[in-house]
Amino acid sequence: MTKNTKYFKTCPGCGLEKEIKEEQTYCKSCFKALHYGEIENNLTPIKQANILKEIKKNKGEVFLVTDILTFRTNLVKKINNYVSPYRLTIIINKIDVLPKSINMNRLYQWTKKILKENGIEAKELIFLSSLKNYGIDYLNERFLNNNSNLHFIGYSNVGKSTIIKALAKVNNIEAKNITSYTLGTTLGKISLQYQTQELIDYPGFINNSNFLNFLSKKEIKKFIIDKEIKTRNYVNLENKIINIENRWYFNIKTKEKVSFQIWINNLLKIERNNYEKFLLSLDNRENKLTRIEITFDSKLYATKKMLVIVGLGIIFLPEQFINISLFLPENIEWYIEDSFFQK
Ligand SMILES: Nc1nc2c(ncn2[C@@H]2O[C@H](COP(=O)(O)OP(=O)(O)OP(=O)(O)O)[C@@H](O)[C@H]2O)c(=O)[nH]1
Ligand SMILES: [Mg+2]
Repeated sequence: MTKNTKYFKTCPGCGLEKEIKEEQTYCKSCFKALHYGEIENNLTPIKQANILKEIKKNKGEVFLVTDILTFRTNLVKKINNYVSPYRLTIIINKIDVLPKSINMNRLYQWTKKILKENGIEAKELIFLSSLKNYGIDYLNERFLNNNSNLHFIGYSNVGKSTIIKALAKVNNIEAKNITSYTLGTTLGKISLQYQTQELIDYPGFINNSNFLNFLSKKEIKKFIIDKEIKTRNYVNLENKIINIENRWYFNIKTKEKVSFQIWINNLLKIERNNYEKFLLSLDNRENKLTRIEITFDSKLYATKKMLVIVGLGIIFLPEQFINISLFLPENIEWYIEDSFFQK
């Protein structure tokens, strides 16, 4: 051992090899995160390809954790190339953000359809809220008498570390892994001795087209949907642009006035600005925006549709022929999807 390596150890907060003083448990950045709620490092977590390779070699059970509002995008395409269905479970976390009126049976069918469309097969699909402890007892019991190691993988910020902490708590085990509202919190593999097996927390995969990637840490806190969403109703006005915190904008054109719903963080301000003026100001903006034109005819579909903007929120599309002009930072992922609500 050289002189300098003796202080390097794996930080139990983020899972990275870091220089840590002998008397301290966490690296500097995790210590700050724990005490001041700030994650300050901008380090890159282990690569997705390496995690998947490791998962493939391993024999344990794999839990692909996703989050309900960006379910389609948070699925790992071709996951069955790495994990066969009999050892794969899909977890859909953060269901507490959904309004209470949601029909869980329909939601289940909705998720199954999306899995099928993505060619993903798993032995089980579990809805969870690790923050509200919904489903944690079920998961914990499911792990009794199961000796295989339990690997939690998925995109960043879906709540993998929070789930592991909740499971540990049920068993009075101390889990030191850090959780945070920012992206890229867990950076290396963190194992925790659980009942008779290990719970393994992995760094989240990074989706570069998630809106949250474009924001400062302070802004992420503002935009992230972390509480039960209050649906906001709006009527479209052709000469007005809907402005959400000067970060993203849209305008909906229809033959007749229609109302539509938006799901975003409850505290975000929604303003209506003059559309013409907005268009004129586009070139002078500091944060450049991409204009996306979407034409949508609800008559072509048997189900209601929603427009998901990854990391930002959802617009439930009115049931009419509409034109939407969407102004987003470049390369943000968006898609139109069957709505959570029935026609
Ligand atoms: N509303 C809600 N928020 C949750 C839930 N689970 C986790 N979160 C929040 O989601 C954010 C991310 O949680 P983490 O557990 O750090 O996410 P992660 O998947 O481990 O993220 P990485 O380590 O970056 O891969 C935190 O702000 C959590 O409080 C949940 O069930 N409901
Ligand atoms: Mg984590």
